[in-house]
Amino acid sequence: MTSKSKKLFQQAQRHIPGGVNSPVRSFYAVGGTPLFIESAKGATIRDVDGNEYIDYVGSWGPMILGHAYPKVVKALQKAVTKSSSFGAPTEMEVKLAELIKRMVPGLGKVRMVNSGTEACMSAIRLARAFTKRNKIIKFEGCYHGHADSFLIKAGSGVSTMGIQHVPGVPKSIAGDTLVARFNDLKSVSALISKHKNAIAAIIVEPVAGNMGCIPPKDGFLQGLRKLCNQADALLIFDEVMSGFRIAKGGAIEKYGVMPDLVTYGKIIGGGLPVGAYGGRDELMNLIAPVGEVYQAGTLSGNPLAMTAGYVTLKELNDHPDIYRELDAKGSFLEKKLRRIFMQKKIPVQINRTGSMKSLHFTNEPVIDFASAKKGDNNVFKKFFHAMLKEGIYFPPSAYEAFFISTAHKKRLLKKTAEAVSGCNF
Ligand code: KE4
Repeated sequence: MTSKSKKLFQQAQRHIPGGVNSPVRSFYAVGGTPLFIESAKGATIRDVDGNEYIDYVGSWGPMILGHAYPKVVKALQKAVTKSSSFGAPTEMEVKLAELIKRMVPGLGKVRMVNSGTEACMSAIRLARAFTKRNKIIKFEGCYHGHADSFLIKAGSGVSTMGIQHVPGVPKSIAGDTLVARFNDLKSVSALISKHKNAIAAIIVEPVAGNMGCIPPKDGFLQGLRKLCNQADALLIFDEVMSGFRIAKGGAIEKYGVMPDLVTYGKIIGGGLPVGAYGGRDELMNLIAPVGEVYQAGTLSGNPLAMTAGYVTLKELNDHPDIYRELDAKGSFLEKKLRRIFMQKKIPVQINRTGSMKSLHFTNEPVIDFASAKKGDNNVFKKFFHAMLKEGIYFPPSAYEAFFISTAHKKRLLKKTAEAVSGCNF
């Protein structure tokens, strides 16, 4: 029974485009009414009708420690009594920047912003300023937020809605965004050869998470590093999703490839709005007020957001065994689901890196956007709603990754597998 969600959704659609403040929440790809959430605790989320679900969306990545993590709640309750914003530097933002640099060795400086979009947008501006070039290479199906330069063959909600060309993005800007195929170095070198000395940067999700979860093939990231060196272009890792998710040092640690710039979001805010970008001093010192590459934000480094981010990252940094546990949980659920789908004779690809994963209802390996598109969305729709009925809340799109948190105890993973096993879809 979701009558309150239905009523709220009707009301919301009168005041907010599509009744949501972000398209991916709209159940566009799966149909039905988006659940309006009342509260969440640990791995469980509760909607306004009192229904409870095991949550695999995790706010699209930030809630790696589970919802309402006690230490985060306590720290926020204390911080908010000192006001919620000053528009001035605070000690907490320095502590968070230092902690990020400890967890990701090699970063000279880090600038806080308010979203992953802002982080990626700023990183591209910086790359263009440093190289004095305009063109960027992105990958089909990768999503770097909604800045104009990225809305070309983008993943996440843009793919979910099947939008080919986002209206309002000037051709003059779209023309500077070149699109290659993920996991295909040849498609990258072809663009570099065609646009000699014109490429400012290659931006990549080192583990793609916006066409479902697609890990990099062996050598792919190392190949991008080499191609950037040869082309005097900057390599940007968009770790908004993979950062602090797949390892303490993210993809940089896991794959041993150092980009020139890296962007963060999601987990570094602990559920509050935070993005960040960082790199070596030679680049970051071009950012105002040291240099003239202007980037700013009223609420950048907001003390509440810094507090939630710092406490979250400190927990991860102080307990690095969390990543082994999360990987073991991811593997446990993956093996169970693989066996169940095989017994049901349902072709499925289960892609996973640590505790981020995705299901693709196709019998072909999913290694890029073209293969991700071959997933049967009708099966996904039925799966999604069958799971919802069983109290399991997956992301409402096959082009999204789903996440396991430290709060997903094994009994919840077993319950999830039993629900899948008992469903006909
Ligand atoms: P935000 O501006 O949404 O904080 O971050 C944009 C972004 C950048 N880079 C990557 C790799 C991302 O995954 C994202 C945002 N991810 C989507 C979900 N796949 C956010 C959910 C939404 O759009 O509502």
